[in-house]
Amino acid sequence: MKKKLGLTSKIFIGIFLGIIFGFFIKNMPDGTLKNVILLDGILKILGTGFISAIKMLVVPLVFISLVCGSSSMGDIKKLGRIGVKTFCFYLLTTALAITLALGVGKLINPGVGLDMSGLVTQKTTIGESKPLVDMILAMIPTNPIQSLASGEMLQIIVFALLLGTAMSIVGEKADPVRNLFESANEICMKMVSMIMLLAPFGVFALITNTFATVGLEAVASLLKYMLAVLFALFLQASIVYLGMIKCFTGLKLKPFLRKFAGVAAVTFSTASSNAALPLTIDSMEEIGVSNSVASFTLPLGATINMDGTAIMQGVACIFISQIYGIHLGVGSLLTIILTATLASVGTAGVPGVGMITLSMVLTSVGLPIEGVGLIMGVDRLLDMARTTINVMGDCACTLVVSNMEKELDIDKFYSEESQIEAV
Ligand code: DAS
Repeated sequence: MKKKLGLTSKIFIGIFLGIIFGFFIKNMPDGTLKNVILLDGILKILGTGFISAIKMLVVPLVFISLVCGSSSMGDIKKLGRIGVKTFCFYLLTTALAITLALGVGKLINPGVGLDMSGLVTQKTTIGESKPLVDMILAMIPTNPIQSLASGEMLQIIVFALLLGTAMSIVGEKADPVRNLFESANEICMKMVSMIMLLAPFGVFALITNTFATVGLEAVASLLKYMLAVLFALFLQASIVYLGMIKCFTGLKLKPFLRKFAGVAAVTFSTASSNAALPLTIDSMEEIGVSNSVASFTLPLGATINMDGTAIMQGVACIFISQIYGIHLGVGSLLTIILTATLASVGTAGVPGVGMITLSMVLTSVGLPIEGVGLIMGVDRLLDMARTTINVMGDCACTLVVSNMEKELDIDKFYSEESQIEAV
């Protein structure tokens, strides 16, 4: 019987066709067909429409699944244990990521021998990033309804955890509310599956638009910088994450990688951890992670754990310091590790935001913010790759923490069913 193409395969076909069609459009003469009908018409509706459709589910899904998860955790101590382990893993992998990035940057020296004097004076207006104290205070919602309406992820996480924990303490009297949230969670997950049917078309449009608009001349002059970031991202995935899964769980890597492939296709095409979150939660639960762990670690990771972004920021600091001829001593490198770790906590899971928090890292070691203008041209391509690593780090930590807490269904992890593509 002819095997039905799974969703992941269709998404990868969408990426492949998008790259080809993108280069085709790039070489089309400017005019109505290229700009109005394609880039600002059909492609925009398909691409932006797809991202909007999955983003529509992020807030309800994160809130409902986190309330379900924390209310069924059973005891507060367990929630605290999972929280501490999750935070430790997230901070550890981010610090490792930046250290790796600085090492690769020093090895490859992407800015040495490059003459970008014509660009160096380019003024760059970049958004301000919040001071750390404000970031911490901003986590406490003064109006939870407002937080839900405005999609303030950290505030939603704090409120959902408090609500779920209170339900867990109240016990049986909270059952009617708990049952309501549990059925709402099932409905949300079904909505995710329905919307993901559009993924191949949305991904095709997003990739086409990216490759039709990226400046190849920028790519050529920044090739060493791009290769340094991509190499560091590869090392983070292969050594840090897969090494961590192997060391802390002893599980085979193939089931995890096969399931993560579908998530990677969406993170790569949307360049948004938040947009991929519904599929990330669904996928990790399909390979046996319990809802109570996945619903806590993954929304938290999508909000504060950005190892790929930290890697870009580490390499960018080396690159910009070399272009401007500014020496970075050991003290500056340690400062970059600290500030890039904090910056990644403040990076929201949406496209391009890593460039905004990069300004905080550059400022911390006296590097000119104008340097951001040098790398802006290729950032969308790197954002696609680093977002994938951001989410892979969330999934790897989730797998390790759930296994430590005996919240991983090993039979489900190795079962063929869990590997079958989503319909
Ligand atoms: N695109 C962001 C994300 O969704 C990361 C970044 O901009 O660096 O993870």
